[in-house]
Amino acid sequence: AAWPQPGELPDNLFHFDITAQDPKTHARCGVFHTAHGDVPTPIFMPVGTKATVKGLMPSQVADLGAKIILNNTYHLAMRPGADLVAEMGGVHKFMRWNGPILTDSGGFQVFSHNEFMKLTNEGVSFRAIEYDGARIRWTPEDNMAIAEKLGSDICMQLDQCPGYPATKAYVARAVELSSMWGERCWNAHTRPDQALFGIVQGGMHMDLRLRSLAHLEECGDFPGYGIGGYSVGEDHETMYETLEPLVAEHMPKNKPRYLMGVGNPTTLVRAVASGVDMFDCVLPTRTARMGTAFSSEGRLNLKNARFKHDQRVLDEHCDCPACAGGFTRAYIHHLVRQGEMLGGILLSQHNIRYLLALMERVRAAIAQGRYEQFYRDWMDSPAANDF
Ligand code: PRF
Ligand code: ZN
Repeated sequence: AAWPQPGELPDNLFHFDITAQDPKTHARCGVFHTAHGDVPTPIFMPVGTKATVKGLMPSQVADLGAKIILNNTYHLAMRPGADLVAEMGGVHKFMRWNGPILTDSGGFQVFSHNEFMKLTNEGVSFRAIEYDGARIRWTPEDNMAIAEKLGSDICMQLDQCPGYPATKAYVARAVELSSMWGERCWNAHTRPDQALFGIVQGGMHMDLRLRSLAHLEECGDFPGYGIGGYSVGEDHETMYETLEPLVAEHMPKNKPRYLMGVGNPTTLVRAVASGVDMFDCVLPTRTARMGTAFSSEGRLNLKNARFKHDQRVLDEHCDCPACAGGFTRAYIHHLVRQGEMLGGILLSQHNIRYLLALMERVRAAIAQGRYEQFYRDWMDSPAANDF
């Protein structure tokens, strides 16, 4: 293969350097080194499922302050196909984003919600309902081969994410499968310039979470860990009951911890306090396309008639192209009402910038040892309750 060989790669590849530890919480700052650049943590990763952050040029995504973006292995395997992406020189060249990329395996978005899904020890079988409906069979080895062809900097193991509520027996079986698949992904993965992260499952059961983590730690030296299976319909307190002790007391300190599919600002601020380092979510971009803006007042639905004459920008504290450019709420209301493309584009830029700017302030507060105060101030702010 044309992959870089181990001797050609930087010595610190996939190292996670912890640069600051908050004195009163479990929050920390770090840097994760990839072949396409360094990722400062805590970080939010904008989602570009099909190798595009919808509506935005990669240069615009970078200008918003994004350091790493997400793609989805399943979607790219379906269209245009991993071989085509490999033929075009890998996913970075294909989409013209030269920074770090993380690919999710697809275990969650796709086959967990697929009524034609069958799970066996061997792997998963499902119908590609969003595409031609063909029955797809995937083993963990297939999933790794696809991720290697795409050439992301970080790839996620194949896992099963149970919904909520689910019986404990069902969640235990998902842990068993995810453990077996994690081990097989670890053994199948060969690409030296790509980090493979394991994924901790176990639903809302601490014993299952610990079993899942212990198995991952036994079967390989994963350079980082995903935390899957949260934000699947449970309420927030139910999530924190196991998430907080899992992260703060049990997950290895020297590896990045990635809370998968969570991007609600208040949850981000709280999860960072227990030691989570990475987040992704479609929330800012999906809600933007539906007309919603994040702001220091909470969520604004720009479709609402109350914005028809509003001369203010979306958020006076924001430096995104929409706000810095002086686009009024009245104008964006008009665009959204008319279904004009620019409405979704401006709101996507604004919402991504909102989360990235929040994470910049989070990192600064940790670096200065004042995260506990930052956390309290956030929880007292008008936006906190609205997210
Ligand atoms: N597994 C994977 N991707 C995910 C999740 C998961 O559990 C979640 C759960 N919130 C989001 N994305 N592979
Ligand atoms: Zn803005």
